[in-house]
This record gives sequence, C-alpha cells and structure tokens, in this order.
Amino acid sequence: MSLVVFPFKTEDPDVVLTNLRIAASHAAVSKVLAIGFEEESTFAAIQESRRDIARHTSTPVDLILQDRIGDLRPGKGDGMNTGLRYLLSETDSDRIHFYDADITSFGPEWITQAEIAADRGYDAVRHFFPRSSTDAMITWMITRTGFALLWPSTELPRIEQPLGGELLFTRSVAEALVADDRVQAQSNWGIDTLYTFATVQSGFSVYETYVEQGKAHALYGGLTDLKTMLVECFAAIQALRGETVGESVNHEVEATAPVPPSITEKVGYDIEATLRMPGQRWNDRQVELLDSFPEAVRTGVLENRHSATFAFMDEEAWADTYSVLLESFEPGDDDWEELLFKLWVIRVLNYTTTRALRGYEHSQRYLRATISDYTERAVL
Ligand code: GDX
Ligand code: MN
Repeated sequence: MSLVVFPFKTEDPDVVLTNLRIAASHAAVSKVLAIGFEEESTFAAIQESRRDIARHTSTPVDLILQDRIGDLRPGKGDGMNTGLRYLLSETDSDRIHFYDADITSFGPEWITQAEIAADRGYDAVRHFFPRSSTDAMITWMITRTGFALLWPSTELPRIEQPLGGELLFTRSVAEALVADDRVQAQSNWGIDTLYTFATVQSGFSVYETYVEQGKAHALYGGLTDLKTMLVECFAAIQALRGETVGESVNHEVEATAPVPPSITEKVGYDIEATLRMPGQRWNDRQVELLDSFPEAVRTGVLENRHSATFAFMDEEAWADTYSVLLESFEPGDDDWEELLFKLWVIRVLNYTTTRALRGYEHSQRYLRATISDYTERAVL
C-alpha cells in the first residue's frame, strides 16, 4: 500500500482538499499526508476538513509541518524530505507518491498509472505532461542543458521533465534519498534536481508515465516570479558538476498522444513585460562579471541597457554562456544571481522569437535536437 504526500504552501484550499479527497479515495492508498510550510490559512482549512475526508474514505489524512532538515533556503525540499522521513519512521508503506497540492487537473488515474509502473518493478515513476512551447523554460534551458553538457552519455539528459514534482518512489529509493546528505541538504527548489540526479546516479530504474490531460495548476505572473527557482535550480546543478554517473540505468518513457490546442496554442509568459527585463537593474559589478564571457555574449548582453537585444543568444552562445556560469557563478551573490537571470531571459526571448513563433511542433523538435546536440558537444 502507498503513502501519498502533498507538500503545500498557501494554495486555494478547495483545490487542495479536492486533491486530498481524490488520493484518500484510491484503493492503493493507505494514508494521505499534507505537509505545510507554516500554520497559515491553507493549513487551517486542511485541519478542519481532514477528519471528514478520512471518515468518508476510510483512509487517514495526516497534516504536519515540514522539519528544518537542509541548510539552504527552507522550501519545498524540506517539505519533500520530511515526507520521505515520515514514510520510513511512521509507516510501513512500500511506496510513496508526491503530488503538487495546487493541481486542478489531478485525478485517480495519476495514482493508478504510477502504481502500474511500480507493479512492473520500476523503482521510480515520474509523471510527465505536454507543455506549451514557451513553458518549462527552466527545465529546457537550465536542467536538461546542464545534464546534457555535464553527463552526456547517461540517462540524465533523457529524462523528460527532470523538475517534475509528481513522482512515485519505492521504499528502497526513499531510504537511499534519506541516507544521501546532498539530497537532505537541498531544502529549496533544487530538490527536484537532486531527486532526479540521485535516483539515476544510484542506478534505480525509472519509468516516465504520460498524463495526457496535462498539469493545470496555479499560474505565475511573469518570468520575474521564477527568479528564485531559476537560481536554485542552476545552483543545484552547479554543485553536482564534479560527480560521476554510470551509463546503465533502465529508463523507459511511455508513448505520448497528440497534444490538444489548449496546450499548443498557449503562450506561457508575458512577452512585452519580459522584453524590458534585461535592460533593468544594472550596476557596475554586473558589467565587470560579464568579462568572463565570450566577447559576442558580453557585447550582446550589454546592448540590452539601450534596447532589447537577443538575436545573438542562440543555442551555441547559450552553451558557451552556460559553461562559463558553471565555472564562475556564485550562489548567494546578488549580482551573479541577477546576471544569471538576465542571461536566461535573453536566451528565452531568443528561443521564443526564433523558434516558439514557428509553432508547437517546430519548437518541440528544436528543443529536443538542441539537447541531443549538446550531448555530442563534449565541451566540459
Ligand atoms: N511544504 C512546502 N514547503 N510546500 C511548498 C513549498 C515549501 O516551502 N513551496 C512550495 N510548496 C508547494 C506548493 O504549495 C505546491 O503544492 C508545490 O509545492 C509546488 O509549488 P508551486 O509554487 O506550485 O511550484 P510550480 O512553479 O508549480 O513548480 C512545480 O512544478 C515544477 C515543474 O514541474 O516544472 C514544482 O513542483 C517545481 O518543483 C517543479 O519544478
Ligand atoms: Mn504549481
């Protein structure tokens, strides 16, 4: 039987309660656990309804606060790691599922699909979804790029959505993750990267299951909201760069289905607001830091102080830029963090205008081909 965990911060209580109810109603689930960041309104709403859900479904619904486990910003990583520890110390379940609490398209089949793959013997199951062409820009430009440049011949760059928060782990995977100090230290948004990295590095088998209806969830305003996630996801990869990873992991990806117009026609972010970003918040130190980058990149980036300039940041320029960042970026340094953000925004604008504009099919083919080219680049 399985434990299902929902880490949550402040979310729409109706959405969270619906998801708790769906999980508690599933035949494979023996317990549902909601893990909060602090005692706020969503926490109170769950506290009020959880016994009712348990009574109607005959499945206990537990509610706890996350422990302080890691040593970076206390965030989703502490939440998820608290869930793994709970599995080991408070239950004898042999599987744990994680789902984001804000998903409005969640359903029982998400749990069923993961259970079926685990029944077939997979150690880890990852859900993946169709994403609009301008969505997943941290996944493509940071995580998959980093995995491709640093561990080109492993399964890492071939994981569809390495940042996905919807997963199943067997108890032995949970034991390995709890025993791994790097994973336990990663208290912030870097946790997804660490879970993906550590499971592949440890040689656990991975099945990726496709959820056709997609993941609908709370939306971001603009790319600025993603700055913390960007910085923490990049820093997580950078910290792993000296690691070696073996090549033989059993990894299977489920076949996908045609993608509906609601996804192919969606624009993922506010382009007009984003165009202005690389021109803002400059200081002398950021200009100095640009000295480490190739001349064409340095000149192109600086031009943004006068007008939006991004034609230069193609996939090759981005790989060169990324390699410099891997060497030189300093997490926690405001100017480096701002510069990383600007560089990434410029890359996203380049991709949006040269590729995403040419349509959904083209942009998906391009993104995949680029990751594949990076694995053959062997720059590092
Ligand atoms: N306990 C706890 N503590 N929960 C948190 C915290 C925290 O500090 N921060 C966020 N959450 C919850 C949140 O309420 C939600 O249920 C889930 O974690 C994900 O957070 P959300 O703000 O919805 O993140 P977003 O941007 O939707 O990203 C998610 O999907 C990304 C992706 O698949 O692309 C999240 O799972 C990312 O880790 C993932 O990269
Ligand atoms: Mn979300």
